Amino acid sequence: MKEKFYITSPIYYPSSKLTIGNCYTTIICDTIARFKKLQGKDVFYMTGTDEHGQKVFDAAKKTGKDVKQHLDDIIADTQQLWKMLDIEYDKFIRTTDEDHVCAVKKIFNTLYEKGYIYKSTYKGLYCLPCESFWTPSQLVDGKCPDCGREVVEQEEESYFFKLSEFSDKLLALYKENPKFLLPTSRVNEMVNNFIKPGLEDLCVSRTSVKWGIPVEFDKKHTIYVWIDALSNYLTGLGYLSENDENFKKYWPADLHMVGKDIVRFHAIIWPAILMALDLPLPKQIFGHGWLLLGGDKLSKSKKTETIECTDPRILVPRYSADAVRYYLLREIPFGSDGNYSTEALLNRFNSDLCNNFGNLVSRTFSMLKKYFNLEIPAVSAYDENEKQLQSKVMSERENVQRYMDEYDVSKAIASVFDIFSEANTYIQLAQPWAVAKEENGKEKLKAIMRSLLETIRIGCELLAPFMPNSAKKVLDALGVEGKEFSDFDKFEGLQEGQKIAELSILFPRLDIAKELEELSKLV
Ligand code: ME8
Repeated sequence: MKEKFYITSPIYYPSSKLTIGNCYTTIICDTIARFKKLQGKDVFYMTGTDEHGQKVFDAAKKTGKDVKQHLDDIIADTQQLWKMLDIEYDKFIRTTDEDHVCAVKKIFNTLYEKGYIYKSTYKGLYCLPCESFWTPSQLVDGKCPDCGREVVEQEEESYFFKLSEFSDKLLALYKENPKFLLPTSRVNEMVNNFIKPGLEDLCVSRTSVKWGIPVEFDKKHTIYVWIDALSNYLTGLGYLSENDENFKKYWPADLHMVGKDIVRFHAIIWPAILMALDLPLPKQIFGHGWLLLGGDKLSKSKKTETIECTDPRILVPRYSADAVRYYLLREIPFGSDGNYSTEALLNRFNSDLCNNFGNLVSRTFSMLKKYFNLEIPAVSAYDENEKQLQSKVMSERENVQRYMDEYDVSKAIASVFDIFSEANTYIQLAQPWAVAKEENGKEKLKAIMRSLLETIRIGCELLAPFMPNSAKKVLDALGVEGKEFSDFDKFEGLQEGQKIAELSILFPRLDIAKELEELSKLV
C-alpha cells in the first residue's frame, strides 16, 4: 500500500485580486504535492477559501450582490487562476460548504461540552481588515502588527477558548518534536513573542458579525473566524460527516504550508484545538517567507505606486505558467522573504529557461534530426566524458530528492537546472559537430546523443513537479510516460530505434526592455 501524504495550502480570503504573493504559497504546495506523487506516495492536496467574517460581508454588500452570489463569482475566478497556474488540488474546500458548516458547529459544541469554551466579555483592540484582536504589547506604533492599520477598542459578550491552558503542552510539543514547526527560527518567535509572555484565552465567537457559522446553543453568536477557518483541514476530509473515509485515511496532515503571517494561528491555536478535541496533531507546519515589493509585503489590499507588474493574470498568458512558477520557486530563498521584480523574472526567463533549458533541448533535438533522422540511437559503450556526465546527473537527482525532503524548493529546482547546465557544458566538451565529421565517429556520436537525450529525459522527469507543462511537452516528444522517482535511476529510459517528435521552441527569447515597456502600460 502506498504511503499517504496530506498537504494543505491556507484557505484564501475571497478576493478577485489574489496577488502573486498568494500564488507563491499555492505553487509551492502544488510542487511538493506533485513531487510526493513522483516519489510514489498517495497524496491528498487541499486548498480553498475562507468565506466568513465582517470583511467578506461588507465587500459583498458594496457590490450590491447577494453575499453567496458574490462569493460564488470570486471563487470561480480563484479556481480559474489556480487552473491557469496548473495547480492540481484534490479538494477545494469552501467554508460556506454545508458539510463544513455542520462539522464546525459540532466541533464548537464538543469543545464547549468538554469545558474548553466558556462565556465572558471581550474587551480588546481589534483590527477589522485582519479580523484579529491584539494585546497592546503586540501593536507596532499603536497599529496592527500585520497590516499597519488603525485598531479599534471593542467590547462584547463572547465565548472564549481556554488557550492559556496549553502553554506547557505547546512548549513540550516544540521541544519533543523539533521539526514540528519549520524553519526553526519560527519556533523562537512563537515561544518568545507569544507563549512566554503568557497565552491569553481566545475569543471564539462574535455577536456583532452576522456572516458566520452560528453557535448552535446560543444563536446570537457566530463562530469567530479562526476555529471556523482552521477546522477546514479536518472537515475537507469529511470529519464528522457521513463520509469520513478520507479523514480516516489522511489525517493527521503531513504538512500545513502557510505564510509566516499566519504561523501563530497554525502553531499555537490549531494544535491547542486539536489537543482539546483529542485528535492527532499535524506532523509539520512550514512558515514560508513573504514576497516583497519595494521592501513591503505584497498585499491585495495595499495600493502600490509601482511600474512592477505583479498580476498573475497578465504574467501567465504572456510568459506561461511554467515561467511564473519557475521564477517564484527559484528566486525566493525558501523560508526567507524575497523581493519581487518583473525584470528579474524576465532575466531568468532568458538566461535559465531560454538559454539553458530551452537551448539544450532544441540543440539536442536538431542534432538528432541532422545525424540520426530523429531516431534514438543504441549505444554499445560510453567513454569517460559520458560517464562523468551520467554521474553528475545522478548526483543532482539525489540532491533534488534531498532538498525536496526538506521542502527546499528553491535549491531543488536549482539542482534540476544544474543538470541542464552540465549537459550544455558537456556539448561544448564533446563537440558532436566535430565527431560527426570524423571517419569512424558514428559510434562515438551515438554515445554523445544518447547521453544528451537520457540527461534531458531525467532532467524533465525531475522538472515535472516544478514546471509540469514544459516537462510534459519534452517527455511526450521523447515518447516517455512519466515514471516514479525510483524508476528513473538509470541512463536507459528511452526506446532505442524509436523516433522522437519535433518540438517548437519552448521559451522564445524576450526583448526585456520592450517587455518592461509594454507591461508598464498595462499596470
Ligand atoms: O491568511 N508573500 O488568507 P489570505 C507570500 N484566510 N505569501 C503571501 C503574501 C506575500 N506577499 N501575501 C499573502 C489567510 N500570502 C487566511 C488563512 S488558513 C486556515 C486561513 C499568503 O488570503 C499568506 O501568508 O490573507 C497565506 O499563507 C496565504 O497567502 C493566504 O492569505
